[in-house]
Amino acid sequence: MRTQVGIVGAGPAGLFLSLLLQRAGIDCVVLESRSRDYVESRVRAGVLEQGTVDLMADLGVDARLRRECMIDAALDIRFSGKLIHLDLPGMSGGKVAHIYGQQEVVKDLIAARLERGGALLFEAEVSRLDGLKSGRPTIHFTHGGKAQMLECDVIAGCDGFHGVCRPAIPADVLTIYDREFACGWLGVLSESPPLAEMTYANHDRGFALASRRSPQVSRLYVQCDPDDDVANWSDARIWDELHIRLGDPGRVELKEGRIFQKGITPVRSFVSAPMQFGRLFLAGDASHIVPPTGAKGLNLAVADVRVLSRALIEYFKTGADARLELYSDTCLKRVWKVVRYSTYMTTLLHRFPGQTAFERQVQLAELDYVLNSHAASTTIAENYVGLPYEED
Ligand code: RFL
Ligand code: PHB
Repeated sequence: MRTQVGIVGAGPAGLFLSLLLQRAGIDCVVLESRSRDYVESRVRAGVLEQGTVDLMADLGVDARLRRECMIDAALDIRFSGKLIHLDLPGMSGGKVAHIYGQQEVVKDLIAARLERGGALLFEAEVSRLDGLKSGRPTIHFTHGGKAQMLECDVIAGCDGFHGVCRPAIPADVLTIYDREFACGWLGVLSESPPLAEMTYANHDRGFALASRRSPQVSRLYVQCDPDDDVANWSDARIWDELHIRLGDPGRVELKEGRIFQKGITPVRSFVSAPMQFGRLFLAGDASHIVPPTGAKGLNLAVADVRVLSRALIEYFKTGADARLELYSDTCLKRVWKVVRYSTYMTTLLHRFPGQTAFERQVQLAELDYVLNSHAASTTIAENYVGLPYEED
């Protein structure tokens, strides 16, 4: 098998890239280790920046999003009985965020890719890459029980944090920047009407977040130990913590409902640079992850593949590789700004084990500052809705 761009992974990064290249007439093949059903039901993100929504519109895959998404026009932060209320359009020149589950985005992208006749193989597990420094890099994978090879001009490593593409780059070429926060997030989906606004809370017992997926479905998170087990979290315990941390002791504001999905995710930042080695280009979680507190991982994956698709289109149409050579530097500028914002929000909102009384007072002072400072609260609002794409 041969193609121009071999794409490893059918998450948001790989799927968006495949549609952008397909539209430009560039041949690509997407290889995904999991089944279609598995990737379509993997519950993760929910907050889409305007740029992500605009890209879906540009690709003609936004019809269901327009019908089903929820508009996020405000963000609340609760602490010590006080409320920071951010009017997002008012503070960001009219921008809002859209709430639409990542698995819904993935379903829409897969449907479009297949309808448009693009190659997308599920249960195709990539085991190794070679020839990355040659003109003919090759992907080795297993599909239908058979070992196969895909020869490419370029490989796009969109295979997430635990994939095989980043480790295919010699370790001495990469610089790894890593920060683990000593906490995790227990996330649940519940059949219960959500709070009216996206609500983050910093409480003495730890962080909590009330988000949503639809008028009938809430997406709720509580800070937990990163090594905790969901088995330790009965539904009753989750509701108790949510009511306390969100400041709803009378249990009247936050409606309870059947919890039908539970999972724990670590809170961590990781950046591996550069994002390119020879003919391999990494995008999305394969190259960087950010703590969920900023709601940016998916949006950053989209920002990467916008840059990569432009560079690849120019390369395949004209032979010029100047943009491709700048790919890593261009993306990392945004990556570090998003790491900065996600780190700030994480530090602002969590209770960390071993946090000293001094550190706690500084944290509360910071929250009080945001409450009373237009500049500080605007900083959060403009990052939350999404920074402009600098390369435009
Ligand atoms: P993905 O989605 O992990 O996709 C990678 C794909 O590659 C496949 N794969 C392989 N395929 C073939 N061969 C192999 N050897 C392979 N190894 C792996 C995998 O099966 C998978 O299908 O990476 P991508 O495309 O870079 O997308 C990144 C996003 O998924 C991620 O950043 C976000 O989910 C992060 N995130 C959030 N991002 C936001 O923008 N807004 C949010 O509100 C938000 N909330 C979240 C989040 C992530 C969370 N968790 C669970 C980590 C909330 C949570 C709780
Ligand atoms: C979500 O709706 O899943 C969500 C919202 C805000 C975040 C992270 C996740 O910061």
